[in-house]
Amino acid sequence: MNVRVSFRPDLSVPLRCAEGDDTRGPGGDDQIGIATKTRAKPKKPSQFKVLMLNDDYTPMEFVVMVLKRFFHMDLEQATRVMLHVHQRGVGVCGVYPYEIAETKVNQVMDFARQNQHPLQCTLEKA
Ligand code: TYC
Repeated sequence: MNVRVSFRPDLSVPLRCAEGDDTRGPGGDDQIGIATKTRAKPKKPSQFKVLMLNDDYTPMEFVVMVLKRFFHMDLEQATRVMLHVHQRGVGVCGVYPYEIAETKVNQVMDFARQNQHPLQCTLEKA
């Protein structure tokens, strides 16, 4: 049977949608692929840390700019996080639900690439 599986990380059990479970009525405007397994009590979306990694080439000022722009830090906070990453190799920029964390990682990586800096950013389950 043809089954689609959602990999949303906030669902510990995949939501299985059977293609054959088409319950369209005579009007034909009902949804196709009805979820056949749902949670009585939905789990809270799990949280993900956005991590910044150190490198030898990205200017400190650029990292501070990134932290202000995408993580809404003030200059003092951004400088503290940047220096932490510079000294320890990795640091937390923020903790967010999966989709938001993923968007932030992509925004940072795109911005760094556009400016030809090798700055790396990644996700980790909180
Ligand atoms: N190590 C870099 C330098 O000396 C600064 C830096 C800090 C780079 C934090 C990346 O995530 C970073 N220019």
